[in-house]
This record gives sequence, structure tokens and C-alpha cells, in this order.
Amino acid sequence: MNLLFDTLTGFGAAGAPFLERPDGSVIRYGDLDGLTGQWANALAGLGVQPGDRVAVQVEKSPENLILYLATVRIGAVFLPLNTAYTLVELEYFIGDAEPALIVCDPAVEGGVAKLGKTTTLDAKGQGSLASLAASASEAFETVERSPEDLAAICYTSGTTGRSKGAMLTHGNLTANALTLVKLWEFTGADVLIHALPIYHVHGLFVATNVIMAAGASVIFRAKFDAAEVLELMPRATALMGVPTFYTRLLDQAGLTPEATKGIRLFISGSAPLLAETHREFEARTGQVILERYGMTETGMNTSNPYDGARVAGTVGPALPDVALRISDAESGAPMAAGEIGMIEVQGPNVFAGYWRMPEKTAAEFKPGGWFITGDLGKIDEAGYVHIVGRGKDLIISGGLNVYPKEVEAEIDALPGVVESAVIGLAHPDLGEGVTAVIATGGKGNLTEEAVLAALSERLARFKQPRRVLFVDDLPRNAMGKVQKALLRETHAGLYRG
Ligand code: MLC
Ligand code: AMP
Repeated sequence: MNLLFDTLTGFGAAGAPFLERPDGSVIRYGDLDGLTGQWANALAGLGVQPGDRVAVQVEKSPENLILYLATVRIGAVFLPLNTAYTLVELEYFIGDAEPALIVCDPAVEGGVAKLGKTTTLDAKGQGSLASLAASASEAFETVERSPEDLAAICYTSGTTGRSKGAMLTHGNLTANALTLVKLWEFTGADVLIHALPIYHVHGLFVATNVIMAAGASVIFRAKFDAAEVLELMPRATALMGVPTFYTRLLDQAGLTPEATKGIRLFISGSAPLLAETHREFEARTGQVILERYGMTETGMNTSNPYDGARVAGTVGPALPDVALRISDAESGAPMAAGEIGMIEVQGPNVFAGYWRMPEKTAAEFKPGGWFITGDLGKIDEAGYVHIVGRGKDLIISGGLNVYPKEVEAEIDALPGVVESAVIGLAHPDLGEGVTAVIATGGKGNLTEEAVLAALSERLARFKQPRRVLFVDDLPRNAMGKVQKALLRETHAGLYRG
């Protein structure tokens, strides 16, 4: 058997819908064997072997999802990449992962082809790979894969150094999907509005895998548009989103109990949902958002209950098959109940390590398979986990992670910059807005526009600062360390009102 592929395609009845395209046409579960067979044959024809990485940087489309399924079916390793990454950023991922094949948009193939063997797929699901698939046979003998085989590598930025490829196995993804189906009570009758990107864990594994492992269906949209999602609600039963989805929905006058009454479950994750947003959403719709907590390396770790209190400002108890504990962030010693410390998790969801980085893997695991998440939290008397901060210097903007070090390194290389500090400030739409504070030593005539222009070729748009501020010197503590907390306090109101 092929654990993940069989799990994803084994639950939906042949005639049941899997995916509704924007034009209203439908892919049914019964179509998947032939469709993924064609794409698997196309991949095999391009030389992809079991265990090879297939790097995919393409716009969201149903064909992109079929490509994911076909990659799993052929026993290869799916490597999704954010479409916002620049060629400079892409070069690192390709060099590190050494994929046998890179699937990219035809518009950028000229540049990407310098990095490796390419084939193409565009936003409409067309391209050289799609053409090969269209003329390929539907028959394909599924490659056997067991729980410990790799299904995907997802890159996650590091607080130090370059991004790390989190190796996710068939066992990891299958266990997490099945646990969530049960916990969130998904059945074949569910219809999920799928408006998340599919190059990250949330849209690809939580949304897609859970839906497929329940034999349910998705209304598939290339990106999130609050007005459109609101219009789709009467035909759906569930929505998964990052907090920005919910703040943008709250800006819609049409968000009422009537408009949302068919939805049985609103789920939020990937970034903290403000308790205020949680309460406002309930006041406007009568619906209580279910917040859960996860990360690329682990999939989902905790969730507020389906039945039972969904408490604002908490991420709920650990999932039934996940163990979670709090340890002293410095010494690693266990903490007493209710105390704040480093969140550590263990379970079948926890990844197999970082691709070709044994030292980094060893540094982030403790004996017994406990993974150090880098998130700070506590467990209350009811067993609910509260995330109170991050032990890692990380900004989450609209659900996307931005590592300040990476942005600072690019800024520091610009002429006229003495040093820089990149911080996240409260942002009404994005949760946190990436903000650069640049020290010029009182000299130079660097402008915000010039800095942003210089970064535009080097960093994905979401990593680029929303604002750039100039100071003579950065504040430092007695140890000589830049006081980011003080900078955050000083500029706290930058994006307000
Ligand atoms: C887009 N832009 C962003 C941005 N997304 N800038 C900062 N942060 C973001 N998240 C840029 C655009 O390129 C554009 O640039 C400008 O900001 C405004 O675009 P927009 O139209 O407002 O953006 P939009 O396309 O609506 O995207 C916003 C968003 C999207 C929140 C809907 O980013 C999104 O879908 N985020 C979800 C990310 C996600 O799936 N995270 C899960 C990671 S997995 P310009 O040049 O036009 O100004 C994970 C584990 C877990 O964390 O627990 O789930
Ligand atoms: P990523 O590396 O993109 O997978 O991001 C994972 C990180 O997102 C976690 O380590 C947390 O810091 C954060 N995160 C995910 N879900 C939540 C949540 N519900 N509340 C707070 N932070 C979250």
C-alpha cells in the first residue's frame, strides 16, 4: 500500500464530489485514480523516481493539487514553495533539496531552468507538465510507501542561518489528518471553502488532507476574497483560515447570523487569533471560532474542542495522540502546572528531522522524541494551552512567517546602513506588520523608497517591510544586545488608526 495516497483517496465514494472549480465544474473522487495516474505517468516520463524531490512553485490550481497527489502516488517527495519567493530565494531551496524536477510557472521558466530540470504549470492548470499528463495513460501502478517514508519536505525559515527542510513522512501526515477528521467531526457531507494557499501546511495538509480523509469536498478558490467567501457560505459547512481571514470577514457588512448559519465550523490557526476578534465574530454571527495550534514541523498539536468550550485566547488541549509539556526555556527542566515555559511536543505528527541537517535536528529534539517548538506557553487547570509568546525571533504576517534575521541581513548589506532591527508591530489586517528600524549613524540620505526598492528583487513581498524607520543608533542593553522589546514599545502605534 501507499499509506498517504490510499488514505487520501480511499474514503470518498466514487460519485462524490472532491473539488468544485471556480467555473462550477467538479472533480469527483472516482476521477482521481485516472487523473493522478496520468500525472504520475507524466512525472515518471520526466525521470522522477521514488524518493526524488519534486519542487513545485506554481499558482494555486486544482491541477497543482493533482500534482501533489501524483507525487505522493509515485513515491516521490513533494516540495511546495511559496509563489512569492524570488529567484534569489529559490536558488537556495533548489541547491539544498536537489530536486529531480522543478515545476514552475512558464513565465519564469527561463530563470528557473538555470537551477535544474524544469517543467511548467500555470495558474490555469496549463503548461508543459499538464500537456504531458493529458496525453499520458491513466493506468499507473501505485508505488508502495510505509509510515516512515518521506511524503513531503516543507521549508521553514530558521532563526539563525538558512531555511531548514522539515521532512514529513507518510505516517506524520496520515496520523494528523485522521486525528483531525475525528476531532472536528468531518464527514462526507462536509463542504469546505478552500481559500488558503497550498504551498504551506495549513492549506495543503490541514485543509486538503483532512477533507480527503473524510471523503468530503472543497469549493476551491485561488485566493482569499472576503466578499466572495461570504457569498459561498450558504453552500458550505466549514471554513479554515488564518486570523486575517476573520478580521477581513468582520469588515463585511453582510457578516450576519443568517449569512453564516450553514457553517458548522469556523477554524483559525497559523497565527494568534486576538481574543477580541474571537468575541467580535461571535457577537456578529453567533458562531464561536475554533482555534488550533500547529507548525510546519509537527502539523497540528492542539485544538479547542468541537464539543465543549472554545476559549478565546487559547489554542485548546493537546490532540488525543499528541503529548505536550512545558519546560524551562533556559535549563530545559520540567515546569510546574500553570507556569510559562517552552512548549515541547511528542507524537506521530512530529516530523522526521531537518533535511540534511543532523546537527540542527539533534539540537531541536530531546530524548524520547520531544520536539522543542520555540513557542512559549502554559497549560491551565482545564488542560488548555495558552501561547504567550515566542522564544524565537519570528514575525507572523497574515499567517506567513518572516524571520527578522533574514531581512536584517539584506538591509545591512545596503550602502549607508550601519545596522538594522526588524520587528513586528501590531497591524490591524496582518496581525503583525514587518517593520525595519535602520541606524544610519546620523549620516547618509537613505530613504524608505530606496530601501524598499533595493529589497524588492531579493525578498518575497510578504517579507518586505511595510514601513522603514530611521534612527541614529539602535537602543542596546548593558550586554550590548539590541533592545527589540523597547523598539516594539516605542513604535507600538505605528499601524493603528
Ligand atoms: C500578501 N501580501 C502580504 C501577505 N500576503 N504581505 C504581508 N503578509 C502577508 N501574509 C502582500 C501582497 O503581495 C500585496 O503586495 C500586498 O501584501 C497586499 O495584498 P493583499 O491582496 O492584501 O494580500 P492577499 O493576497 O489578500 O493575502 C493576504 C492573505 C494571504 C492573508 C489572505 O497572505 C494568505 O492567504 N495568508 C495565509 C498564509 C498561510 O497559509 N499560512 C499558513 C502557514 S502554515 P503589494 O505589493 O500589492 O502591496 C502554518 C502552520 C499552521 O503556519 O499552524 O497552520
Ligand atoms: P510555521 O513555521 O509557518 O509552521 O509556523 C508555526 C508557528 O506559527 C508556530 O510555531 C507558532 O508560533 C505559530 N502559530 C500557529 N498557530 C498558532 C496559534 N493558533 N496561535 C499562536 N501562534 C500560532
